[in-house]
Amino acid sequence: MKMTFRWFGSKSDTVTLKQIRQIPGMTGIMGFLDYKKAGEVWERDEIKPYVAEVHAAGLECEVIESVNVHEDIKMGVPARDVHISNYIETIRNLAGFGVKVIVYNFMPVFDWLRTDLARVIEEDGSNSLYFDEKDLGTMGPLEIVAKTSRDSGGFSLPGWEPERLAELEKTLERYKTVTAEDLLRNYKYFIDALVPVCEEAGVVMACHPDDPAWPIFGLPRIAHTLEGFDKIIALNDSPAHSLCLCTGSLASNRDNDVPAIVRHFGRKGRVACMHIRNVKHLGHRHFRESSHLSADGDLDMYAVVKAMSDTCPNVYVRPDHGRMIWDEAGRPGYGLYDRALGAAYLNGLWEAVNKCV
Ligand SMILES: [Mn+2]
Repeated sequence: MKMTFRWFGSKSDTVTLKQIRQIPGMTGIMGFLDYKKAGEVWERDEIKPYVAEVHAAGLECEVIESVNVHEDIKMGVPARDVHISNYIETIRNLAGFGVKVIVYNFMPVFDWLRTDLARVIEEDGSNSLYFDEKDLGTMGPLEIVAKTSRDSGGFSLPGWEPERLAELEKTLERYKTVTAEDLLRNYKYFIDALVPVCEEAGVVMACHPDDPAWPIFGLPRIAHTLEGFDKIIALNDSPAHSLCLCTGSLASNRDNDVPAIVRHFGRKGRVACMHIRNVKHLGHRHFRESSHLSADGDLDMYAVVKAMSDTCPNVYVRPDHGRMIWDEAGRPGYGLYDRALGAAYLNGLWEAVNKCV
């Protein structure tokens, strides 16, 4: 397990690299250029200073997240070829600076979705991201976008890039004829083009699950169950086509047995990295993000870490979204304190699991 932390860059993050470095066991960051639009090339002179800053703080930068896939690729229209060649250029540029894993997702239009970014937890006065599908029934896609950007506190949110959402109505309309089968076929076209470049450059592509883990707004979604990921993995046999298993995304759907999913793909050698967080179910398709502790949510974190230790012990891990605690102000889900507590807890589980053999 290589413990890492998501970092949005010194201009955009409330958390500093020095603070991250001081968390026990922290070896690196999962990086992100939050101003890049889907389809744009990540240029060498943009990557270089970011990576240099991380290295100067004594941390590694071997994982990059949210290199977003343009909708034309997901929809499979002819314009996809330009975007795919841009994506390949980005892979080569990132590899040139030591990046080994690129995390992305293949969700149409919407990335992760919540109905409240700061729902107060009555028991202790902290707050966290929250989802209730009943609220979506009255909200509609355009309203949820407006609400999310209103509630973001002025912070950029990964997956909620304004220019991507500006065209929302048009994009939703274009997806009306795209089925899950089409999406899978378009995915194959994309990953088949990337894999030879990844193999040559020593980069692994890691697909992140749909979040929440079911289809929304009638859009096709294919990456949220064990069976769905089996189909995705079968698109290309290369180990360069891998997964980023996000426990909180997967566990939003109670039908998913997350430790079993980790074991299944760990044994196949198709887990490149993991995001670890916990969720507390409040009803059907109704949950909030809890602290990482097993007792605070519905995920058995010991079982998750044990599955990882048994089947994919060398993966990159980061504590995912935390609650906002101790009056911290910052980007929803990405404060320092609760994620640092999450890292400490995961390190403890890791030590216990590996000494108890
Ligand atoms: Mn995640």
